[in-house]
Amino acid sequence: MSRRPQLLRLAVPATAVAAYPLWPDGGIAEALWFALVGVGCAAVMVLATRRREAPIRAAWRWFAAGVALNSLGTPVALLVSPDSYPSAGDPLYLSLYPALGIGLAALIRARSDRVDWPALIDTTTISTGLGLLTWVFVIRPLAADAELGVLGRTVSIAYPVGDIVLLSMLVRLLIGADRRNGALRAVGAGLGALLAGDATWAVFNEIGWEPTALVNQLLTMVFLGAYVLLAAAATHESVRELAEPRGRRGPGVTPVMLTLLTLASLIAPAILALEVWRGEVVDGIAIAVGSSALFVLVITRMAQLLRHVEAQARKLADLATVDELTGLPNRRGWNAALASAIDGARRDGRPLSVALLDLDHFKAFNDEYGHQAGDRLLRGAAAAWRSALRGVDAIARYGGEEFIVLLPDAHGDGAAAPVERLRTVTPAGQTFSAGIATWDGAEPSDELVARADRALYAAKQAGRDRTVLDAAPAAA
Ligand code: GH3
Ligand code: MG
Ligand code: MG
Repeated sequence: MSRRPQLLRLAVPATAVAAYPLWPDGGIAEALWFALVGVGCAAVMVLATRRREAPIRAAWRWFAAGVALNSLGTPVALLVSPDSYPSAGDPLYLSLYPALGIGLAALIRARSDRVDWPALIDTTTISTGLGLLTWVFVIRPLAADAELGVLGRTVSIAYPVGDIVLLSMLVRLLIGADRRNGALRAVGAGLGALLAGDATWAVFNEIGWEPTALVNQLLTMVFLGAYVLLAAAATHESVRELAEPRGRRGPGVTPVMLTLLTLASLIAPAILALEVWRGEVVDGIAIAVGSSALFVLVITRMAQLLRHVEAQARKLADLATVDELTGLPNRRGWNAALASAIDGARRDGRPLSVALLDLDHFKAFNDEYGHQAGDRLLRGAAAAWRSALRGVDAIARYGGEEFIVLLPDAHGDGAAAPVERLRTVTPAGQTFSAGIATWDGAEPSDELVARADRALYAAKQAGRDRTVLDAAPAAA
């Protein structure tokens, strides 16, 4: 879709929103205009997504229901109970929260195939900080307002609670999201506008300011703008991508998220400092509960990151000691095994032999059948040899088409026998030459391997396809 029809389509609702202040302030005509825009946006949401994937359809039907009901709040309040609080409009206003919440849940579910714990913990951390802020500045003062009555207080508190839940879900939706997606940006901006509008009301209440007619109208237009943005998201081409699973992110933290988490974590001490400065700590318990929750969340997140880093370190260590082609240990891995085998042989006074194997005329094999076939043969030989050896014997790829075998408790013919067994399982009739050396009870490991190498050379010299034992005296 090109940009022009998208902009043209936005012109109609934008004009409708801009025309809002033309109606007499506080009258039924203004309220009906508000409802008309709301129901119109809801209709657009349903129509624009009717052929979309099921989660998109479901999400925007819930958004549409919430927006339509919310927009009917003012005319219903004016017609049914103009002077009471709570009014008949409040259930309609409030229905926006569960409806948007269910819609957001449908999107979040569609986008993640299983629970994304790091995202959930980040979301919870941010909502805990903001929840504490809302508790201290909005909810507790409302709960203490004796003028309101129980119903009035309950209804008043339901708004900030709904805001916090919506904000959490919005954060969760946006974590790891593609910021270039137009529909997602519109949803974020729409919900952001709603929440900012509510927050502005809350601030006016906190400072005890009665907004002027103009400010009232501007704020109401913010809500209309939010409706339009949710409708615009529904009509945007990129809405389709919102139901696509996001795949799994690592538990890493982006700089933006780190900033948000830091700010959220600092809310508790900031409120405490403010109350101390004002001369009386009135929210001690709430601050204690909030900061404890934040500590636990931050530590859980740290533990996740630590586990992730440890797992990566283990993976790297494995990669450094395992040969990629055959899956056998590489020379580095084998050297560690040899060192500990020599230690064991010295301690127990038992023999230990090392066999070096080198495929015969392997260059010719490659030349004739190709390098890929050569690789397959190396893999096949490695697997066959590994399963033909005892569990205590270690085999490694020493380099190229050379392999090395560690034979504990074996010397002389006892070491040659398992090597001869390997000949019978080598695939494709391939032959190899082998040199065996037995540890003399004192020599360093590289000397032991050098003797095996000399024996291997002797085997090649003697015509290949054979095993040569180095003549050094075996240990007791
Ligand atoms: P010799 O009997 O004297 O050992 O003859 P050779 O051809 O096996 O010995 P040489 O050392 O001259 O050549 C070794 C060849 O092994 C060279 C290379 O083509 C092949 N080779 C080494 N590593 C690999 C590998 O990872 N994959 C494949 N396909 N071939 C390899
Ligand atoms: Mg070689
Ligand atoms: Mg060779």
